[in-house]
Amino acid sequence: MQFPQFSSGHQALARLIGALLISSLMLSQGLAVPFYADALVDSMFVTSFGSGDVTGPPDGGGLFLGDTFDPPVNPGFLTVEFLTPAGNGSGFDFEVLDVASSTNETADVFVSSDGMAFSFVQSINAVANGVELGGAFAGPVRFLKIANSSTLVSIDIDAIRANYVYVPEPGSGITALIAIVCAAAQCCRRGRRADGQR
Ligand SMILES: [Ca+2]
Ligand SMILES: [Ca+2]
Ligand SMILES: [Ca+2]
Repeated sequence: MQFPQFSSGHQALARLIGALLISSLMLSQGLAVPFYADALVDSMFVTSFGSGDVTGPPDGGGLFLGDTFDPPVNPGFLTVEFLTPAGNGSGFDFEVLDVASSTNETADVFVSSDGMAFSFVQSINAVANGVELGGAFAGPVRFLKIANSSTLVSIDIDAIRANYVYVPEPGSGITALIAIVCAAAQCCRRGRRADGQR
């Protein structure tokens, strides 16, 4: 039995297509790479504790969402930015990390791609602190806003973690794959013509 002979160019192309297919499959399943908010871009009626820092990994310090110790005179809010857009994956997509957590520290979570138009995602508390994007917001999340929804106690925010890097919707991935395969087929045809094959 005779196997078709492939030139080294074709082999390199096959390896490239293989790598792209594997990357595409990984992306379609969501890229689970936990990362933390990069910048605090807005806030009102918040009070610093410890480091006063709500960006980066938890350090035991941050901002509580009230202008006074409990109960807050004015419930506050803060907005953080993720330089890497976050998205939806399997299970919770964000976690709001609090210090000295109790279920009566409640907050509403909103997300945005541009920092101007925010969509409400869900209410959380300091213990049930996972945020699920599925069904609520499909775009890339660059901004996340947390607003105190309690008039009695203020949630003490230490850090905000994103669990998944945003992946464009499956349709665009498949479109990209089809484009890659078409380009590869065209390249092979050109290669055969150059070799004098039909
Ligand atoms: Ca999810
Ligand atoms: Ca707390
Ligand atoms: Ca912190």
